[in-house]
Amino acid sequence: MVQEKILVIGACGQIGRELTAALRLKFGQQQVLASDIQAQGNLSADMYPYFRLDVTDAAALETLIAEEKITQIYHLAAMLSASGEKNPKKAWDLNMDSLLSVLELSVKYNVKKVFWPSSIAIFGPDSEKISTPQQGVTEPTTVYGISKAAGEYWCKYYFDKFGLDVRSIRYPGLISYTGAPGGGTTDYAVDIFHHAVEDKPFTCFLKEDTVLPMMYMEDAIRATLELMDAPKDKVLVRTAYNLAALSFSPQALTEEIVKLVPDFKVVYAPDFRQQIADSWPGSIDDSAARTDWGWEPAFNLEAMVKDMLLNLKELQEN
Ligand code: AKB
Repeated sequence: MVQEKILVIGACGQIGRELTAALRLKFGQQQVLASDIQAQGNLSADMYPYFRLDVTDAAALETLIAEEKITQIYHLAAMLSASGEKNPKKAWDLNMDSLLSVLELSVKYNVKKVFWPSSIAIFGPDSEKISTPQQGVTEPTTVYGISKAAGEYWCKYYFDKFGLDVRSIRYPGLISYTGAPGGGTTDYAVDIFHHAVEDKPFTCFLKEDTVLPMMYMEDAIRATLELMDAPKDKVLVRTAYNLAALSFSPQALTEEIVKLVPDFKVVYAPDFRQQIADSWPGSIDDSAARTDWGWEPAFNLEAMVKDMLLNLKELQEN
C-alpha cells in the first residue's frame, strides 16, 4: 500500500491549523507537510514538518510536490471576502492563480486527491435566502465569491477532463478558538467570544438581525475528513457541496453568550461588511452532502457557545 504524503497549503490559517492537526492524527506527523507564507521563526513545535511557501510561486510549489512525492493536497490559502473587497486584483490573483497551479501540478505529478474549500460567498442577492439549494442562482457580488464560484467550475473541469479527484465544500462562517480568522465577513462571530471572555464590550460590524449560516470548526474539520474519505463514486457533486450546521444573527449569538456571561454587552456599528452579509443566504440546504456521504452536524448554537467559552477561558488561564 502506498503511504500518503499530504501537503497542506495555508496551514497557518484558521482552517489550516486544525485541519493539519487532524490530518497528522490520522496519517502521522511526518506524513503531513504544513506550508504557508509565514516564516518559520514564530511557529510552535507541532507545526513541523513545515515549509515556507508562497503559493503564487508555481515553481516553488512544483519543486515541493515533486521532491516530496505528494499524494494529496489540501489547498486552503485564500484572501477572504472583506479583505478581498479592499484589494480585488490581489484577491483574484491569489485565489485563482494558486488554484490553477495546484490543479495543473496535481495532474502532472499524479496527485491522487485534492481538497479545495469553496464558500457560501458564491451566492448573491438573487440566490434563494432560505434553504439555499445546491444548484440554483449564484451570482456572487464580491471578488472572493466570484473567485470561489469560478474555482468550483475549474475543479469540475479538471475532474471531467483529467479525472483529477478534487473535492470541495462550500463552508459557511467558521467559528473556532484556536486560530483567528482574517478578513472575513463572518469574523464577528469569533471576535465576540474573545471580548466575552476578556470582560470587554463588543462592537459588532453587522446589524443585530443579520442571519448567516455558520459552523463550529470541529464539525467543519470532520466534514472535510468525511468528504475526503468517501468512496469516489459517492462524491457526485464535483463543483462543491453545500454544507449547513447553524444559522444565527449577532443578537441570537449574544443572547446565548449572555446566559453564561451575564454582564456581556454588545453595540452595533454596521460597516461595509453589512452589504456583503446582506448578499449571502441565511440558511443552506445541504441535503446532497447528507445523502451522498452521510453529512450530519453535531454542534447546535448552545453547545458551540458553551464549548467556545470553556476553551477560550482555559487558554486565557494557561
Ligand atoms: C468570509 O466571511 O469571507 C468567510 C466565508 C463565509 O467564506 N468566512
